[in-house]
Amino acid sequence: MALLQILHYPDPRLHTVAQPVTTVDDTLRRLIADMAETMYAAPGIGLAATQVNHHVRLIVVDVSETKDNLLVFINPEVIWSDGLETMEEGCLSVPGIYDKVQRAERIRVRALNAQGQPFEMDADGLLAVCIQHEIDHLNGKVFVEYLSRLKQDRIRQKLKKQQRENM
Ligand code: K1U
Ligand code: ZN
Repeated sequence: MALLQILHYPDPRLHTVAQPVTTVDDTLRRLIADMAETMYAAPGIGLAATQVNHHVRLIVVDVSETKDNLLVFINPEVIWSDGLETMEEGCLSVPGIYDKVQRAERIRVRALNAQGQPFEMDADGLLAVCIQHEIDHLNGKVFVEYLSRLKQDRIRQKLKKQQRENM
């Protein structure tokens, strides 16, 4: 397994729309294993392939306390949603920035698992928020885009400064 490099906002590659996965094979399962290792090491509770510069529709999520409940969603689609809730979010591609975002409270997701078999899952709370956040990444959307233009400009300046200082 390998740790992958996570792209940082405002990297333009984060705005790429990911392509559907057509074949679930050992190459994809290797990417899944590497993404899981990268997410746990960060540490994070989710990761989209877009964030590690692979533009395919694949996300991994683990919101468990014990970090032993890895969920893999290939070609995920929200097929039903209900209610609205506002939760504070973070993002491994926007380090050090946390802000509130309003999303659907309950969702049903349809996807393929790591064996290529279709499944559906109902989610609420942090799991529902995290899945929606990760699907946004696959559509080229970063959570800061829900914030005001002023906040986005400030975040962009702050991260560019951090990146200059780390060079
Ligand atoms: O997509 C990502 O960048 C991962 C992101 C997922 C997420 C977090 C919070 C709300 C919505 C989506 C993160 O994992 S940020 C890090 C984080 O939240 C966390 C890290 C360690 C322990 C617990 C949470
Ligand atoms: Zn994110």
